[in-house]
Amino acid sequence: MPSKVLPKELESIVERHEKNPIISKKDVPFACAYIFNAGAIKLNGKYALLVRVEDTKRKSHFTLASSDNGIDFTIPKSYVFSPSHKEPCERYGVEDPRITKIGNKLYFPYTAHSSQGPAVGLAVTTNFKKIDRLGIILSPADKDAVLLPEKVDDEYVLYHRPSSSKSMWICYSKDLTYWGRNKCVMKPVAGSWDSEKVGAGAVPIKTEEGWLHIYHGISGNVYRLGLAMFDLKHPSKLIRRSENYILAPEKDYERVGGVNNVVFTCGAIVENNKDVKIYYGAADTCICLATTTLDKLVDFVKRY
Ligand code: M1P
Repeated sequence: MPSKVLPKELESIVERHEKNPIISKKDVPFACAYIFNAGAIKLNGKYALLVRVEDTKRKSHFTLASSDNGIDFTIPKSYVFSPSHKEPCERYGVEDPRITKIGNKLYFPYTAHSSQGPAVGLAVTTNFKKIDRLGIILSPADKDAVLLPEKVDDEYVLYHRPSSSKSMWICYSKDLTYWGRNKCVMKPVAGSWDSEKVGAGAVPIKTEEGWLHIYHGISGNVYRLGLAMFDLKHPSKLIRRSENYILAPEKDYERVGGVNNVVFTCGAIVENNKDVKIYYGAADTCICLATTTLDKLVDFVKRY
């Protein structure tokens, strides 16, 4: 029997913003190579992106881009977070932060790079003026970590990807320092858009149907975004995932750059009216915005 077609209007359930790329190297008031992959948060009506900036030594740092409308961002003249000289795991840089608000604290797991390979570091702040490191919480090789915005059964929950597995895993902690009960929760699908590797994207969004993940999948060296839903009470339980991707590299700024053919997200913002802003790195070179609604995303993951 022939396969079900994807209706034409769903080819673009996310819309690229007309100002894309919304942030590129020309917007940075100091020398850099690329600016991409940003954690996102909205605080007191203002948008903040914790942005990965690769310097001209090929080392990544974070700076804090801020905006009143979520589209036009200002970038300060300095980094807010750089590789620590005291932390050997960060010698080659810090990458891909994902900001989760729990209570009044902002936590961001990030990839720490060194000759040992990628590891997961965790930092905490309330306002990005003072940032404290909680240490390297997952040893190499591991990355793509994102913290759930709520504790489940009094435990923090972290999704991540051990590099040897190419799949998404989950682990739990009572104190944010010691993590355990690791379990593989989502694998690549042979023959699909996410056939080689899958990894966390934006911070999971709480919906009535479950935790909605906008995740990245790789096939043939092309990075695309798709959707998955995990059980609210049992966040290791995958309820459904989209067979179709929601965003793939099509525009020149997504197809050609530091790494070709990449759309990669570390953060999305859900507005009070349920509009969703997805911030994504394009071709590891610049930052773009795609918009949609929560209803559309939930409907898509259920049906396609
Ligand atoms: O170059 C594309 C992406 O590659 C890595 O992602 P992953 O480990 O999932 O393959 C990351 O380094 C990411 O920063 C980068 O955008």
